[in-house]
Amino acid sequence: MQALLWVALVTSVPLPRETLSMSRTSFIAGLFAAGALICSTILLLTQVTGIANDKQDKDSVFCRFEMQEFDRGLKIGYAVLTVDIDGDGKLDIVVVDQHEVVWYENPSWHKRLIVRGRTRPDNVCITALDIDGDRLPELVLGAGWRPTDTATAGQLFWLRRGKNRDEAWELHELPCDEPTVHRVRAIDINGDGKPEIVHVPLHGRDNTARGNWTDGRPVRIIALHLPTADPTRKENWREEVLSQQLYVTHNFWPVYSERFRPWIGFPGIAVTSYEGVHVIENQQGRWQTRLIGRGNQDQPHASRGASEVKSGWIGLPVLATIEPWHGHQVVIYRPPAPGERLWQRLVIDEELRWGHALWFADLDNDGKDELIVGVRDDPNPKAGDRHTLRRGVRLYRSLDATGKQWQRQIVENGGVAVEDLCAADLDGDGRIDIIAVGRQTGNARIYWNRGR
Ligand SMILES: [Ca+2]
Ligand SMILES: [Ca+2]
Ligand SMILES: [Ca+2]
Ligand SMILES: [Ca+2]
Repeated sequence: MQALLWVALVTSVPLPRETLSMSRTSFIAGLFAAGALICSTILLLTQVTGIANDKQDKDSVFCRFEMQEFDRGLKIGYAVLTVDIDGDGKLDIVVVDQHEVVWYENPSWHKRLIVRGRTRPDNVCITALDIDGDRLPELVLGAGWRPTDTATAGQLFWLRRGKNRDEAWELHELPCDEPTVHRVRAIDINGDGKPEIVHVPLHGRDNTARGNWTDGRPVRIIALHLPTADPTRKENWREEVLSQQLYVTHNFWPVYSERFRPWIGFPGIAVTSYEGVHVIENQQGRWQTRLIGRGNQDQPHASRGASEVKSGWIGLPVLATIEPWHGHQVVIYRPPAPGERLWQRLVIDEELRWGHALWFADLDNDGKDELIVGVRDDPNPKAGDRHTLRRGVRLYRSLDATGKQWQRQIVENGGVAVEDLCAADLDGDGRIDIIAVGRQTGNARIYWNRGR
């Protein structure tokens, strides 16, 4: 049992990354050395592999899954969302691809087109909400994604269905003056029961690679209020700036639960950026951006801070992040210690490259959320990676009341280069299933939750 326990390292110090020069040295030595030296090199390599396997063996299985692949023809599966598109009570799947947006009908997963080629590529983000009041969801799509173009505004549309399910959807433009439109969510930011559309670009205007993307204007995080007049008229939508002080804001998530209220104002929005983890809160009618965690700042002139964020409940409220930006660490933040302002940072996994998706869900129905993590890239030994675990989907569950010990489960090792994932009970059996979309693998998979 002890061997199955995979306990988190309580540290904020990343693993040393100097293995490149070491492995290059031993490779050259191996090439020119005598037979005995080659033999000892082979022995050494075997041992290294053995250690890696031992580590994998320490992963546990606390939830069983059955995989179903429902698409293999994606260009770049930028985003995946579950929403009941046709109003039959069953959650369908929406996928944002480079040039098109499609939905898959539950339970046949028959693929239907929403829009193709009528936006500036790439399409990148999506959310669902009822804009016209007919109780069926419309979609809001972010497009024109060119991550290094900090001069040209991206695109934001809302999409309304046609008269029947095979007719193309209408596109209606929304106000958008921000370059690098990247993430959009429907969030009720003023507590009136109606969601606003909040979008977070990656960059503000005029930032450059040479300045490590922090030499221009900060990102403007914007809420669009649903108009009472005709929503097809762009001028009827009102913009409200929620924050303009952060750089390289990669993702955001509403932190709405009453359980967070002692520490985060209500409603609050967690945002990850080069500066770390912030929460945007409304205090006495004014939006404020407050630091709650610094993220990984080991390389001040390269990728830093944090890139993904989600909130969850494990008996206490927690946030999870990927650090640094597009990084190699899965991090849990626990509420601040008494007298402290910042949340307590805990690295729970460093055996990954380019973490790119997070989700919290109670997968085993014990009242506590598990953390689901999507990894986009395979390990790159030339860049110093010493782990052998591949891209895919992993789970982590908290083992104690303080959230300091976590156990890992590998759900997918290699089959999906996860660009995005989400979780929902797709078949209504009371168990939450996982849906992942892949970039380099161009595929989309459901992992059906079959219980413990
Ligand atoms: Ca449906
Ligand atoms: Ca509607
Ligand atoms: Ca659970
Ligand atoms: Ca299910």
